[in-house]
Amino acid sequence: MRIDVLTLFPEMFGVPLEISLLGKAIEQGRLTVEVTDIRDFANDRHRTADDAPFGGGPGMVMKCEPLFAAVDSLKDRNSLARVILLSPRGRTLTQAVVRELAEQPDLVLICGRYEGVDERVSHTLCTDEISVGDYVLSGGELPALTLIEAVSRMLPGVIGDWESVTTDSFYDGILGPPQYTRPPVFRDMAVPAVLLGGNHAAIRRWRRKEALRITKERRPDLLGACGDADRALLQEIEQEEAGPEREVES
Ligand code: 9WO
Repeated sequence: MRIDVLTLFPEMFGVPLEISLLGKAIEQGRLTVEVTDIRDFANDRHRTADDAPFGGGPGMVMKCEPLFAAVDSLKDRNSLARVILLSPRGRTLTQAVVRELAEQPDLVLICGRYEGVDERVSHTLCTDEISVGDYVLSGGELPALTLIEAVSRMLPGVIGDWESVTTDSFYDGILGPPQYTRPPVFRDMAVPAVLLGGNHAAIRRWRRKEALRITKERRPDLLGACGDADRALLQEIEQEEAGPEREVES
């Protein structure tokens, strides 16, 4: 997959694209990310990419011309089928959106700065607007990196151990189970005994049940599409929750 990023702060993409999973995906040629400085497409001597808003008001707005010219310049390398503006007005990035984007041969990501971009950019130049969440940032660069990392994980071969993807929280739509490593007892806190034994069927069942328990507790909205086996485990959890009260009553 190829991703072109348009930004006023190309330096923000250096280290995150060099290290860890993204660094490896790029090194292996499974992912190509090219970062373009929008300022290189400004047409004046001062390389101006922003201007005061029509109608007045505080702050600055990113100009059309450099962004349109920057996208045009990609047309021999990128299909321009998906030109995505990272924006708090966009649809929320979910794992379903991530999977859909990972099927594309290429993407263009546009990072806004200042008070936002000229509406003609979002309306005409972009095919999509995507938000990573409802909070105020200073620009679309960190959201773009978030999207790149999430999408690259879904590309074939990027994660060698596919099991670690399919057992991920969110792969099947629920949160992950609690995890432990050595030592078995730390400051009087013991690791659940089932994990220390070799009963792999019991371990699988315990993990699924605890994953359901934590999802029910923290993100009940994710429990919509559960199978029969999950429903049985959830019933057990509900009985455990009702149990102590009955003891008090009787
Ligand atoms: C405004 C806003 C309004 C309601 C709820 C959350 C909000 N966040 C912002 C905001 O971050 N505004 C800007 C900062 C103005 C344009 C440049 N900035 C920005 C944020 N560009 N892109 C983002 C962003 C935020 C979340 N997901 C994707 C992109």
